[in-house]
Amino acid sequence: MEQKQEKKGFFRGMMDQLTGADWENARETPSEETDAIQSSETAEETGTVPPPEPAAETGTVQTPEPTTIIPPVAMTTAATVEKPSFFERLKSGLKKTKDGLVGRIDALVLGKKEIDADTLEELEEILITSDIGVKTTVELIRTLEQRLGRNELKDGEALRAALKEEILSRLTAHHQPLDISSRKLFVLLVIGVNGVGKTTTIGKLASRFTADGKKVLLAAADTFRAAAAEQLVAWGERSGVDVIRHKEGADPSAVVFDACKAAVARGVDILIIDTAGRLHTKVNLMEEMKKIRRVIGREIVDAPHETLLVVDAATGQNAISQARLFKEAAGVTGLALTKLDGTAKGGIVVAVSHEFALPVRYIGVGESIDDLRDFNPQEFTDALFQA
Ligand SMILES: Nc1nc2c(ncn2[C@@H]2O[C@H](COP(=O)(O)OP(=O)(O)O)[C@@H](O)[C@H]2O)c(=O)[nH]1
Ligand SMILES: [Mg+2]
Repeated sequence: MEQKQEKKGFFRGMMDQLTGADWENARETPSEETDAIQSSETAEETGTVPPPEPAAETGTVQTPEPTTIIPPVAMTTAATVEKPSFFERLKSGLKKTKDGLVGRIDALVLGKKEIDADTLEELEEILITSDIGVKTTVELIRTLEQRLGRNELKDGEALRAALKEEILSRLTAHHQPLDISSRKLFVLLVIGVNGVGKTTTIGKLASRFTADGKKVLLAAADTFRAAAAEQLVAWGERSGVDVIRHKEGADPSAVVFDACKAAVARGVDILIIDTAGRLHTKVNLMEEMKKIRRVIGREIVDAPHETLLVVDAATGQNAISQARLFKEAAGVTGLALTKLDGTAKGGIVVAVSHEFALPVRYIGVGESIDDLRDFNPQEFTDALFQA
């Protein structure tokens, strides 16, 4: 139902096709982890991977704003066409999640003069089917039951407010924005399965850090296909950032080694490393990650300083499996959730952060350069719960 309404990219549709059949039953079981990874590899082998980005294919730089969104509200000046604020975009991006979660909650609690165990049971079902995750939902309901026992939930309004408060406090508990100024040379390793938005996120970050006056260097350690490096180079060109790259099929660790040397020699503030999200087997992928980490650690003290796992919010419970797998095997320290625009599965932000006690560093609400932001729990819950 929800899935049909979503605007599906090729990859997302493919993920759904490949994993969707037993998606409901497979949720949060270890075997699903294997599926999540294998699905991208199956695609790889069968040649059904999405075609490279147009920019990557032609080697030309895409214009940063391929589509200009005209704000629905009055413009500040007649001459300028401004994009809606990030909060507005976040709000409209989360609309489907909001309809599925808060809309149903409102229908449940609206005008309710009394809250009882049945109400909480119904709420539990809404939360679980909104990708908040079983573990987090059970915990939320337990807390709400305690509050009900203390007579804190007098009516529907109070329940709605309490739920928002409990969600916010869980997001806030793990919240920690990424501070790259803590190191002279900060090394950011970006990992995640194919198609989740790693390269795009790196492109957006390169632009943001450059705008902040930081000297940025990128490393194209996704050597799986040439187009991956081309895509990164195209992003680098947009913000005047250099990319260290080797030929297609080269050893990713060799790219990383060169990039670390170059970063030190050039005195950059931040080195961002792009990696491949697919290899022939899951074991290979994780071994590759370990090897890359060893190389970085040998070249730069305590590096990588952040291992950012990128997950596609629209894949719902698959994001959970990926977080579990990568956290154990690849030392993930932070999360970026992409494609929050237009998905009904935005509740996954709460689930993935809370279940793995990982900070959400960034969220992406679109494909253009300014569609990535620092995650802000208050802003996120406001966007979700505000009328
Ligand atoms: N709608 C939307 N699309 C995104 C977002 N982030 C990335 N994408 C798209 O997802 C696709 C895959 O991204 P890419 O960066 O190549 O993924 P990678 O394989 O992990 O490096 C591209 O078409 C991106 O434009 C986002 O926040 N919203
Ligand atoms: Mg990529």
